[in-house]
Amino acid sequence: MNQLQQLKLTDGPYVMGIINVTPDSFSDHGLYATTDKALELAERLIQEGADILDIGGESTRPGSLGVSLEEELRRVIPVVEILSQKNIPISVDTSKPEVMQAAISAGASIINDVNALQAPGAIEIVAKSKAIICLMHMQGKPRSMQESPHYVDVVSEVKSFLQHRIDIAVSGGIPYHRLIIDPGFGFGKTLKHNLELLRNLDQFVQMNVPILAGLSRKSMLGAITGNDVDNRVHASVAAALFAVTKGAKILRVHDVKATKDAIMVHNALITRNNEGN
Ligand code: 9MG
Repeated sequence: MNQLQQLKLTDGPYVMGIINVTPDSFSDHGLYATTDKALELAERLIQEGADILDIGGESTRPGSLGVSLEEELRRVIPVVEILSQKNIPISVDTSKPEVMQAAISAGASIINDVNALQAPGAIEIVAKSKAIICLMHMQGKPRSMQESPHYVDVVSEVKSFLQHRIDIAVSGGIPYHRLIIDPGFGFGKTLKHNLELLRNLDQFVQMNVPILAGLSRKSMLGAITGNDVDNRVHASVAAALFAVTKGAKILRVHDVKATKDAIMVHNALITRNNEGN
């Protein structure tokens, strides 16, 4: 049984710890821009109880520009090669088919694509592997996506986009059990859109594919609390837990320990198997 089979996506909620191997990373100020720093962070997130690690070499924060293929490979692949020797599933956050291929060859078992496999060749690469794929919704591109997001009905538009991408992935040879969906909080959405999506996350459960929620330290939480990016742990945990109550199975987070603790309390309340006397 491989690491990913151990992690039944129908169970959860699982905590996916974020490792940005990017100098311009919005929440760690580029501190982990080297392989050593990324590995150091990975060790800490594993100790804190991460179920999955998500490694990314290209920032997708609002306003960010892309990086070259060579640079993304240089940042990500050495980290994946080392971490895939450990007993934890490795996800790689990329939209480039060449990086997907190299990451899978280096041992990654999940591809996290904010572009939902829309790049030419991406579906074929994932289809011929055994990797799980996270299909995320984004309106626009990171560079300009927050300039003027517009929806008539954000929930139904995001749902129909994801359903369309599921159908294309399945007809391209990726079976249902290898799919994850994600509404893409903060990706071409105003605060109102994000809140509407989070309130209605349970509507995505009907699509019968596990849901990933990425809310950690996002600007929507800054807009609600007035806190800067370094002071959003509590807000992130509150949002993550709400997502769990609405059906999220995977939480993509920076603050693994805090999120795990919250999930343990939640699980004790719903399973009633921790009551002692
Ligand atoms: C890479 N990345 C940044 N935010 C994200 C989110 O909300 N979901 C997913 N799947 N990836 C994200």
